[in-house]
Amino acid sequence: MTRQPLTRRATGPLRCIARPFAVALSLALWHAQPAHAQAFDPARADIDAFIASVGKKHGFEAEPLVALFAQVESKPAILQAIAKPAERTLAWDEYRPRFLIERRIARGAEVHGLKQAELEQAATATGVPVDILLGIVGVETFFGENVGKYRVIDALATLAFDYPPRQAFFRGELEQYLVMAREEGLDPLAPVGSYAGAMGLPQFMPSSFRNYAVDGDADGKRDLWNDWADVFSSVGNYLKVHGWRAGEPVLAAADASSANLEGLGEKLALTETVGSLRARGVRFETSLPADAPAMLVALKVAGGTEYRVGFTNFYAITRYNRSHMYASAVSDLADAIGARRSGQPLPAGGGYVAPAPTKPAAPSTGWSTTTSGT
Ligand SMILES: [Ca+2]
Repeated sequence: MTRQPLTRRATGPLRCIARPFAVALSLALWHAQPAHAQAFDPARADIDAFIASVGKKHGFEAEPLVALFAQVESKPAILQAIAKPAERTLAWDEYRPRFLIERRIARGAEVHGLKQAELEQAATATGVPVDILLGIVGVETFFGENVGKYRVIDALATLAFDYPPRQAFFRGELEQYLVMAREEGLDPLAPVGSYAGAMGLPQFMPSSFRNYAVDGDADGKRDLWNDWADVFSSVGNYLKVHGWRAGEPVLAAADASSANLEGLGEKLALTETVGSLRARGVRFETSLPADAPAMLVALKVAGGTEYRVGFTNFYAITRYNRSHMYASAVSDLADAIGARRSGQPLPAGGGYVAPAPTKPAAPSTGWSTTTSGT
């Protein structure tokens, strides 16, 4: 396949080619979803406009972009995947066992042994403990086993141009991806990722890559596919930038069975404090002071709700992926890996299970591995 380098346009106006016939044809085909992967037509009106826009904004030559998009494919499987995220409906006691499995815990301890230097360097630089770094990468991609099978550019372009509900977000990420590929010296057709374009072991979206990825081993490249120093340093940096506090806990198991929960809601926000939750009658143990920010975490399980109290570091993990269940699973997996590698019995996990409330609570926020938090 032809590989087109993306070069910065030296001087002169962007070359815009009028294609009235192609524009009319592409509009007529707008709603026709191909059954099989199909190359994009760079002359399609919206793609032509996108190429013109990113060219003008970032100084790309039009011709290499036209040649590039002629090799990009719209994938029906990607459209099917984004329309039906199966995890959205899982309860916590269905979600947690997907991640807290023996093989994942054992692999986490093994990766710690193999990549201890990279982990400790990242932990020292960012203040994020090694087990949390392992927990994120373990939940995201099973330590690199499931980095995704789609070409990133196919995923982003399919959702940018053939999935109108999220087109603004994915056009933005596609734009970021093109700039990223040029900055990093990558062939834009080469990287693979999830159906939503999340990349590498930590599943960074292109905008997160550009903003938060770190060259952990100072070899001049940020490689989130192969370079474990870069992977762990980037995850740590992401959490640090999003408020991680070194030395503080993530969460505490809580007993809210006799608490006043009126008006608490289920927002992913530090709306309470250690003191205010205790004043409501929520029982939990922490060394954090009464004025430390906190939130009540209500995880739906069969027959009731499991409560936890999340602190500032819990909130930081939800910036990676905006879900109570995601942050709870990362924390539990981190605890399990930490116990395993230090020869301790696995923590029981979870908090107290309270009876189901008489009034049904709002549905869980659900989760999305790749498109919301990164
Ligand atoms: Ca590197």
